Amino acid sequence: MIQSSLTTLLAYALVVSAGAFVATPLMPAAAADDQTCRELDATIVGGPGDRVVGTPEADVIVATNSSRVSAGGGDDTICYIGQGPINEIDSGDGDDYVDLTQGDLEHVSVKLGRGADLFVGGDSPEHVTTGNALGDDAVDRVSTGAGKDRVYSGRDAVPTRT
Ligand SMILES: [Ca+2]
Ligand SMILES: [Ca+2]
Repeated sequence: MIQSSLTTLLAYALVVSAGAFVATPLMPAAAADDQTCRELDATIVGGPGDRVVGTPEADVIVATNSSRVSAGGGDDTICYIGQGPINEIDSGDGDDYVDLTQGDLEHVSVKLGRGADLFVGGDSPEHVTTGNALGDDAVDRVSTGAGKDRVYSGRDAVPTRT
């Protein structure tokens, strides 16, 4: 699965670098289909109030003020932008990346599911469940940033930090 993820990332990197040299002077800078997450072109774009549901494969999701994000399986990349409404992001199985650095939420629960996941939080109060409670031995990396955050490792001898 790790090899598959690397191949996918390399493929996206090639697309991004190829597109960087295409001049589009007549296009607005922030066209909806130009949205990116971690410099990857979005495959799914969620708008205000949308319930965003990913595919079983690797998705690149950019959700702006959406009401729900459930990425499904695959190694997903998720960026959430704005103030909600949303109270749960579920990245599902796979080695996922969840970025909330552009979110400004009153509260959000994040479930990373199985896989070697990476979470980067922002100023929102974030409650992150890494997925170890589900029998997941993969190492997750969690950085919650500012705000009153909680991280649930779900495993004995692994601190649950507030
Ligand atoms: Ca997916
Ligand atoms: Ca996962």
